Amino acid sequence: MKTGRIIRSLAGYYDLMLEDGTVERTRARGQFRKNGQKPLVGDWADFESENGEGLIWALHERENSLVRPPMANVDLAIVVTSVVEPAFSQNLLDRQLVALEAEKVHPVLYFSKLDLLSEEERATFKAKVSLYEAIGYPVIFAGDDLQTAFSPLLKDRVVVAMGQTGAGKSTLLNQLAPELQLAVGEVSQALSRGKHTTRQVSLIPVPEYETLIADTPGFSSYEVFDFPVEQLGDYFPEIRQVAVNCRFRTCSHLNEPGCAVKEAVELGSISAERYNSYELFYQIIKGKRPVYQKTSSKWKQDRLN
Ligand SMILES: Nc1nc2c(ncn2[C@@H]2O[C@H](COP(=O)(O)OP(=O)(O)O)[C@@H](O)[C@H]2O)c(=O)[nH]1
Ligand SMILES: [Mg+2]
Ligand SMILES: [Zn+2]
Repeated sequence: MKTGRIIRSLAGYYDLMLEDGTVERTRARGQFRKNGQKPLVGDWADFESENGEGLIWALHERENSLVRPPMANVDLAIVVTSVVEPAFSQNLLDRQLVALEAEKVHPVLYFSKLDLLSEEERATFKAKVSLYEAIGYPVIFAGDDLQTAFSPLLKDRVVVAMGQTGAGKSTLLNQLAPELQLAVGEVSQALSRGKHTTRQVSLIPVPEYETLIADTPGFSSYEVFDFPVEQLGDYFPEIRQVAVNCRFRTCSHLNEPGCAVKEAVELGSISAERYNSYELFYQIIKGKRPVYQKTSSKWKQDRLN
């Protein structure tokens, strides 16, 4: 029996990468379909191979798994967010961060297309998103020295780039590792291709960072959160930190007396925008609000993959 990591899945075949870097093509044993287990890119698998015919026998327990992109055992996610075209949506950014926190994947925030802003707008934008650095997330901007900023974060990690179609994921990865030669699309083309865009993901070894990186096609803002609403506060690090001081241990931070979170929002130590995202997601999880009510036309556009 050999062990490898699934780096690609294609029409029922799985390409597994072994410790020594060699890749073997396998199929999954019929058993998997029967018990509803589906191997994911990123999974560690035990397999046997004979005459070039490989068969996966078992999957190792996962550290985490993401629904979109469908991947397991991700260490780090680069959340790529464009400041214009597609327009900046703090809500969409927070959604992705919550989804990552829920699976214990470390996020890095990368903001693209700052060159399309005036110097003044750029300064305003950077000030606006500095709150994410205060929360503890690494924040990197287009125009920074990308190699220097990214290499310590990427080393030895399984990394996924996520974000809206057209945000600049492939462009960023090409800048980090030009040999990837990922296709870069016009935003309008990507929009019109809409949901026909493939959802395939594959992990590509990038030796200069000693990492495996996956480019992904897009992120849908229709995604539902699949955890109980009581956990939501845990996935906002700044809320999690302050919530221990709420009067009630079960505080929802919406309207209970003695809520340390609301107090922090009033004092400005928790950002009002982040708290808005918390409130909105709370209502969504409770099912009180359709997922795309708030800015429906923009959110519809967000559904690009
Ligand atoms: N001006 C500018 N354009 C960018 C930047 N990053 C990406 N783009 C453009 O945005 C479009 C979409 O980029 P792409 O990398 O394909 O986005 P993806 O769908 O997230 O992979 C392409 O036309 C890129 O050239 C940036 O920092 N500045
Ligand atoms: Mg792309
Ligand atoms: Zn509270």
